[in-house]
Parts: sequence; structure tokens; C-alpha cells
Amino acid sequence: MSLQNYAIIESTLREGEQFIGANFSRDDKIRIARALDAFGVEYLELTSPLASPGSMADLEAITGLGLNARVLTHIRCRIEDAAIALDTGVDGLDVVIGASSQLRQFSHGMSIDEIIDLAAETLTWIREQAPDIELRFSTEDSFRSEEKELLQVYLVVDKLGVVDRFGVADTVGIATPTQVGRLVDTLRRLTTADIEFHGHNDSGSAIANAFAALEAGATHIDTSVLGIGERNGITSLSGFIARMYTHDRETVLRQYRVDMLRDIDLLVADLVGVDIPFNHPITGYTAFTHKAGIHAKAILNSPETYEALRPEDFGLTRYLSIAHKLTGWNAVKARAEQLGLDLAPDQIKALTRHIKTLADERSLTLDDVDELLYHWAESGNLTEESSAVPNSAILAIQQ
Ligand code: HCA
Ligand code: CU
Repeated sequence: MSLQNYAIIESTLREGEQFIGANFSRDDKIRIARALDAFGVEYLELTSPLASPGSMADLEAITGLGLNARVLTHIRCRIEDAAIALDTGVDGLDVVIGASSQLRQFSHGMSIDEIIDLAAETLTWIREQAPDIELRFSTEDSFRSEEKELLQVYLVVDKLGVVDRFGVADTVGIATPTQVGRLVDTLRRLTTADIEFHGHNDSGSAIANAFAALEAGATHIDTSVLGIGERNGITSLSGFIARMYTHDRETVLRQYRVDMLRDIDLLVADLVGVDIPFNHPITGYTAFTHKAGIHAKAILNSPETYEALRPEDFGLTRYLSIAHKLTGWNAVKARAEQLGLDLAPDQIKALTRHIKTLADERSLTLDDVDELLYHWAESGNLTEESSAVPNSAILAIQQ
């Protein structure tokens, strides 16, 4: 059910602000918020108004934009924080408290009973003040917490009947998909609220863990653009979309403007001073490149042979790389046709062998291959042997 019906809580403006390179101005935040809203995320999560005077003003500016996305802010489990956050006009509060022994010992120093009392008091107070606000309660570091203690906290809060959603957080990025699935499943069986998953990527499992959470019945997934956040961040928006698209393309295309992803990733990459990683799902520059001759041949016949995602759905194009030793004659032929050159099949095959021999000796560019193609097309009956002597095309390659 929730694999077709989930919501994205886009946290570039909260978790993403905790990325080392992020220092968003109000204008930056508004640009990001508008872009994500146009893309179709259901929620935007923003930094707590208590973080700084500017954070409060930014939050008020964004709640005032009249976006379709619901605007949430992320606060500590304290009545003082909630009182200030409620005054900003947000649609919802994401309340968090650490429950792991590490956090209890080295962060806030509270026992489980104290955590339960504080959560009950704070959440009940918020619900009294704001009957219609969307209220989420989450525990930081859920996957290094004692499950028995964790459940004690969630069960008491659930009984209060004041929250709309529980969150679980893999704060240090160590959970496996199986562990995530198990905890989400347990919460789904024992509690009544929706379930949100927030996962860090320290061990590279953030996207898989988000999917496992949905499979087990979670309803909300936290993402950030390019995955930016503390350390190496959380589930990336493009990565999550790629994962959901390969599961159910129609739902994703109906729900989100996926053709905006590259511009959104570029916008945030630019603002935080990084490149889009070359291997980033969908938007990395190698995401739709094909190299080996065997792959190129199949791609030319039918792209889905080697593509689970269709680049055109994302407003992108595939790229066949042909200037290397692994090239194949079908790819070289396709390039000749693209250039409008008339070369016989034997010539194409001979030229392909020639390219491979050259590529064994030096790296080639597409321009080099194009020049050879033009040269062979002009010379008509050029053979491998006759082209092996220096000619203008080969000299050009040698430069
Ligand atoms: C942090 C907090 C958090 C909170 C996640 C949540 C985490 O450490 O900055 O509220 O669900 O990763 O635990 O981002
Ligand atoms: Cu986090």
C-alpha cells in the first residue's frame, strides 16, 4: 500500500543546512523551496526557528509563500521550542529526542522515564495549543537504542493519541534494510500513527533503507537534494526517486515533475559549492552513458536492454561513448549515420578495428573518431592498411 502512496519530507532546508558547505541565504531558501514545491514534494522541513534570528525569519518567509507543500519545522522536545515554532505559521512540527544510551549519556543525560515524561508533557501541550497542526514525534538514533526502551516510549506516546506520525531515525547510518523493515513493521503493528523514516548514508544504505521502510509500512520518507546533510548526508531525492521509479514508474511520473531533478540538483550543488557526483542516480553525468560495444549495440536496438530508467522521462539524453578500445561497429555505424556519412558495412568494421588499435596506444576523443569517419567516407575505399600510414585524421589524433 505505502509503496504506491507515500510522502516525501524534503529536508534540504533542515538536514541539508547541516551540510558542511551549506550556508543558504533567504533568497536561496526561497528558490530551493519553490523548486521543490514545483517538483511536487509533499512537505518541506526547515531548520528550527530557535537556531538563529535569521532562521526564524526564513521560516516565516517560506510559510508565507503559499506553497502547495506543507511546511514543517524541526524542534527539540521542549515546550519553549514548540511555543516559538507555533508562532511562525508552520503546518507541522517535527519533534525529536534522543533515546539511545550514547545520547542519554553524552547529550541530554535523561533516563527513559524522564524522556517519556518530557515527551508526554510536550506533545500534549502542543496538541492543546494547536489542535490542527501536524505533529510528529521521533527518536534520534533509533537503531542504536534498546528496542524495549524505544517501544516503551512510542507506546506511551501512542496512547496519548496526540501525534499524527512517528519517526525513526538512523542517525549514524548503520542500519540495514532488514533492521529498518523490522522496526517499522513492529511500530506499524503496535501503534496507530503514520511512520516516517530518516536515514543517514554513512555505510551507503540510505536509499535501500528508505525503500525497506516503505515496504514495511512506513508512509513518509525524509530526503535532501544530493543527499546533503551531516557528514555524508541522508537519502538523496534523486536516488529515492530512481528507487521508486524502478519499482513503479507510473506512480512516480504521476506524482512528481521528475524532469526538474537535474535543475534542482544543479541549483543546490551550485549553492553549496560541489559538483553533482558523477555516479549520482539520474542526474550524475554518467547515469545514461554506455561504453562497451556489446552494450552500445543492444542500446541502439532497444534501450531498455541496459537501462532501467528512461533518460527521456527525466528530460535527459543517453550518450554512447565510441572513442575507445571497447567500442563496437554498431556504435561506430550509428555515429556515421548521425553525421550523415555513407560508409559500407565492411568499411565500418575495418574502421572499428582501426579505432581499437589506435585506442590501445592513446586515448581518443569523439572528435578524433569523427575525423576518421569523415576521412574514410571521403576516401571511399580506404582500407585498414592504407589508413595505417600517417594521414590528416591520424595526425590530428596524435596532436
Ligand atoms: C540530527 C537529528 C536527525 C533527526 C532526524 C529526525 C537525525 O542528528 O541532526 O528528526 O527524524 O539524524 O537523527 O537529523
Ligand atoms: Cu539526520
